[in-house]
Amino acid sequence: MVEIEYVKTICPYCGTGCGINFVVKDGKIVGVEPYKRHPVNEGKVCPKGNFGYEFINREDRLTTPLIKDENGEFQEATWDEALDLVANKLKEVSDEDPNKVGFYACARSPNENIYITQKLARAACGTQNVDHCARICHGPTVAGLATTFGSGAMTNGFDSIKEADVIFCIGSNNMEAHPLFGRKIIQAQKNGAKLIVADPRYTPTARLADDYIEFKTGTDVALLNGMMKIILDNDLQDDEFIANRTKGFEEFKEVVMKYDVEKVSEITEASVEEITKAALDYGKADKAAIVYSLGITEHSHGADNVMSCANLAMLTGNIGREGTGVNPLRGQNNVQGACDMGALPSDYVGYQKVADQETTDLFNERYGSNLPAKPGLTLVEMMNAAHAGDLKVLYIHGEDPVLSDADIKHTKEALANLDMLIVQELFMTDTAECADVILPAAGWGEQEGTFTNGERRVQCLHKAQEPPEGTKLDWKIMEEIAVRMNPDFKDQFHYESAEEIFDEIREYAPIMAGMNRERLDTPEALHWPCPSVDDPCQPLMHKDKFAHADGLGIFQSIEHLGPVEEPDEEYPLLLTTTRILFHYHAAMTRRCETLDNEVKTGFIEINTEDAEELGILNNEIVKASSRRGEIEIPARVTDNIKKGIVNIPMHFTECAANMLTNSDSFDPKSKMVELKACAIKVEKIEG
Ligand SMILES: Nc1nc2c(c(=O)[nH]1)N[C@H]1C(S)=C(S)[C@@H](COP(=O)(O)OP(=O)(O)OC[C@H]3O[C@@H](n4cnc5c(=O)[nH]c(N)nc54)[C@H](O)[C@@H]3O)O[C@H]1N2
Ligand SMILES: Nc1nc2c(c(=O)[nH]1)N[C@H]1C(S)=C(S)[C@@H](COP(=O)(O)OP(=O)(O)OC[C@H]3O[C@@H](n4cnc5c(=O)[nH]c(N)nc54)[C@H](O)[C@@H]3O)O[C@H]1N2
Ligand code: SF4
Ligand SMILES: [Mo]
Repeated sequence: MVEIEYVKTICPYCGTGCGINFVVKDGKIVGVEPYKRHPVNEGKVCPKGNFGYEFINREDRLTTPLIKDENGEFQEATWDEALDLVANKLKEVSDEDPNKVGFYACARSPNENIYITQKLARAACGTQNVDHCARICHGPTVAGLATTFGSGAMTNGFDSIKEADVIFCIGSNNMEAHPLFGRKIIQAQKNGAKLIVADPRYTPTARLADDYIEFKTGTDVALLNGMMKIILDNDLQDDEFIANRTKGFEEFKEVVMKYDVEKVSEITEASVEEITKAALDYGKADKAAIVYSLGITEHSHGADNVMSCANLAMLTGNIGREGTGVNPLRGQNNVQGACDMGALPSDYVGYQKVADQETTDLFNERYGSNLPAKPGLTLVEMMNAAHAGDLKVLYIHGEDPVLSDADIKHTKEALANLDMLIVQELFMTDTAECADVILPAAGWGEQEGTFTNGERRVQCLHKAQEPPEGTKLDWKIMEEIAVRMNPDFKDQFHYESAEEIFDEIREYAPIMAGMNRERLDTPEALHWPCPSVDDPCQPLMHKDKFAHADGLGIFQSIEHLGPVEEPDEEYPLLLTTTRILFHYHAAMTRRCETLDNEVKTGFIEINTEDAEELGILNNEIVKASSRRGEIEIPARVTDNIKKGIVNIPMHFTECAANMLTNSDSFDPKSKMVELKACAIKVEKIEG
């Protein structure tokens, strides 16, 4: 008889955090089943949840450490050779100058691994240079909501959306990027909620909308200010909430009142009627919720966009109640966790601030380190420092910046300029190709640990099969490196299990102190803040007061600024870059046969009129170029994108969107680069 075992886990793709069961046969993962009791997905999954496990037992998993020789060829190495090489280099360079070493943490791997990455950076290498992909994802959310509300996370739980009267969804295509959250929006509509979607593309999410606002990429602040002026003109603001729970209103009002709807319509190219209707619907609702994602954040004014969303919610008192809130949909399965764990150059675990001397003194004592109370470099700054020759060693724990950072040429030049690039990975990614040393890691399904989803729900994962022979657990690799760097670390970096690491996290992060294993390993799990074991740890934040010391939310006065690079005669189209349902970045889903069969390569969406002007036909291979580079890519001619805007999904290395994007376009408030807007041209390929 064949024995089938079911092992509980959490989907390793988006931040929705659906519960699934591995189906295990003869000690190998052979399939998955949605977890029926799970409160997020209630027994349903999207195609990635269904078929996204297929990468696990691929033949091309990395299973031997690799070291590049002087001819640029990878040679197999023993673990001892690879770990010695890495530890010696980290020690040599960090002894000389810890600022010359940097770390990227993996927002796809469990909290426990990420915690050890930042500990290796801080305790063993003495550097605050540790960051991760949130910087170029929801970095502006963390910065913008911390400024306005005092905490950078989603304000409500996912289920809260079902109680909304109006849902204003701006720059989120959740039906493709967070489908099981999208399902909750559909449930809300069945309960009578009205859905407004604002997006330059008529997406699968927009198709569900009661009202759709088509508008120009990069003009969200103008749109939001315009809506807020209409709300004020119609006396729909919540005076009591403004008076009792906020500050900064008068200055904010002064700015907003400059945004007449006619002027806003000119900037955004949305119609006066659509803007007015959305403002009145949102303003009149008893419970209105904002849902947003990268359409808001991935701009050179991403934090401004986020703070404008926060302004709109505070203006109407739509915060601190079920059915309301500002709800950024976090991207990676564990990107919330990566921020929580302190894989940020400015924060220790649990958002304790590096810049605060007392906090840094405390962590220096805990970690046996001598760190300055000065934030380190962000992810984008580390890449730029490498490019300038100021960063010498970069340790990448599971990220693929060659494909995912803006301007691939710039990224490759930066990586080539390092003395040593260390990549800890499951697969030979575009980034791993550039490494000097590759450390093969165990992955999802092969270890215990926790992921934290976008609503701050910390959930347990379980091991379903042994990792491939030759790989090691991420945290063990880093533990061994620390001890090789300094044998005195044998106690500091000695854990028997992931659970033991989580105990240290709980001990050091007051927001997670109450998360004991018995409470955590249940279908509902626990949301932070969870300060004590008897705290109910409810998902709703800012109920009676905001997270600032004085409890008040702070209105921000924000003017509209367009993208850094606007279209001109030479590059007349504005490129945005997005996601599609069947692929998730690149490394894993492109190695899942079922998902790969759905969509084999990338494409550029171009409006029918623009295509006609250029003489471009549907499916024709065209050349797309920007000031940074060029690619050849099939055209998808469609009316589902605004005229003047083109779109490329970010997943495909053979026609990579980031060959064209601009790495030179910083958001000063969050260090985001403008991944959602740059000027390009599209041409027919002659001959
Ligand atoms: N299938 C799938 N799901 C994923 C991922 C994946 O790779 N594949 N990645 C995950 C990650 S890391 C993240 S962060 C999330 C991202 O989730 P989303 O942010 O929902 O995904 P995107 O498709 O990048 O962008 C959302 C929308 O923003 C719109 N947009 C572009 N420019 C603007 C603008 O200026 N203003 C506004 N308002 N909208 C604009 C785009 O047209 C697009 O429809 O998805 C997660 N889920
Ligand atoms: N143009 C453009 N660029 C973008 C975006 C965009 O919208 N447009 N979106 C941005 C966003 S939102 C994000 S989040 C980034 C994503 O950027 P990345 O973080 O670089 O993306 P991933 O491909 O998810 O990289 C994760 C890597 O970790 C590996 N991995 C998975 N699990 C484990 C594990 O347990 N251990 C180890 N060691 N490795 C593991 C995977 O094989 C994969 O190669 O891209 C950004 N880039
Ligand atoms: S919605 Fe997200 S978490 Fe849920 S199954 Fe799909 S990819 Fe996985
Ligand atoms: Mo992301």
